[in-house]
Amino acid sequence: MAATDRLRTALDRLEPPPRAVDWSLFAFVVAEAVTGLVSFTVGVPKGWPLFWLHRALGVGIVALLAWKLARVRRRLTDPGLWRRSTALSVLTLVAAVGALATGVAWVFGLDVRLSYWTLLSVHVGFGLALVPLVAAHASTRFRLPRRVDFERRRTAVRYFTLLAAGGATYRLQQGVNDVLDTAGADRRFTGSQPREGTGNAAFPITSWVADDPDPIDRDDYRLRVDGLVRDPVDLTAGDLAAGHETEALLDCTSGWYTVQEWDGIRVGDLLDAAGGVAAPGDAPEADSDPEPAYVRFTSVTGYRWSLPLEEAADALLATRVGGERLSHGHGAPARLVAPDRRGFQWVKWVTRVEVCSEYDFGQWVVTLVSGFD
Ligand SMILES: Nc1nc2c(c(=O)[nH]1)N[C@H]1C(S)=C(S)[C@@H](COP(=O)(O)O)O[C@H]1N2
Ligand SMILES: [Mo]
Repeated sequence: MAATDRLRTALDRLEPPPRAVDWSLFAFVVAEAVTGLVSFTVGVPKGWPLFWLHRALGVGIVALLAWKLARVRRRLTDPGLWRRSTALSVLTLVAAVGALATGVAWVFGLDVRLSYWTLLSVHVGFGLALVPLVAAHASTRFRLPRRVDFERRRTAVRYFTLLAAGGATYRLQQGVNDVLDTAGADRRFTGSQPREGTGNAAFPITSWVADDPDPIDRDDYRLRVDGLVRDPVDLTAGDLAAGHETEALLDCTSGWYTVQEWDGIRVGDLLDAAGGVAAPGDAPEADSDPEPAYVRFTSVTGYRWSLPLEEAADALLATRVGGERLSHGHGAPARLVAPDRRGFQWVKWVTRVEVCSEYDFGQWVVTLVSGFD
């Protein structure tokens, strides 16, 4: 009994004042959206703290939400207290619970598909919906944060404890997953689950909603290599079968990964086939020469991504996977294999490789809307 009393007291001490709970929920939700989205661009293990922060913040939201609901539950359960804004509050709660529940279910390896969407994609959907909902909800009962609600030392201790407890909870979950031997046990640091086997059939075909071209005829196919190269060329599918092999891990943000042997031409060799990268000073008007800095890979659909020149040279334009010719769905005749990059950057059906001087901001929009037109 004494132990539970002590836990109660500790929890009460941890509970921030009401206004601080509300503002913290808002801040935590925004932080979740930011860490979640940024994590989608991280493919190397040293980025793990970002994923842990996302998880710890999520557990923190559970605690904050529990405190909040304990305080306001009558406003929801007592029809006499319903106001116009109550509907919005309920909707916000639904999105929050949806995001948390799908996140937790994913962590425990639940792998249901809702038609096209994996559970992780549904999690992202709830999370993205939650941001405007929380903002709108906060504005219906707007109260400025007060200094007394965020007394410095106690606030720092509270947040530190919340996040540490969140991290510990996540660690505990790993143990539970291991003991129960769930599908959640062998997720990667990104949260993705493995797809075993080799070749085209071993892993799903994942394209953005509308990025769905007709199969490309191998004989008609040409790969244009241009931009800041000395001798722009058009190569055939046969030219790309250069027999360069590399093992690389494809990790899709919808929550799966696969390790495959990819076969094709090193992008560095591809650029050499186009006379090599044009050095500044090659052209007569040397003083205005742009410096080659990126290699841009563009799909027949318009979908595109760029890699810094040095990284690109070691990337692969693959025509084969696991010893088989690449299938149409996986990007035949040729797709980019960009080790350490997340799957969405592995452009499929590449028809143009272009050396550029500037960072391509447009790619962020194009990858999302490509195919809609
Ligand atoms: N042109 C094009 N390339 C694309 C995509 C796309 O929609 N269009 N999807 C990307 C995403 S999100 C992933 S995870 C990988 C998936 O590769 P796969 O379909 O061979 O599994 O391709 C990437 N390349
Ligand atoms: Mo993906």
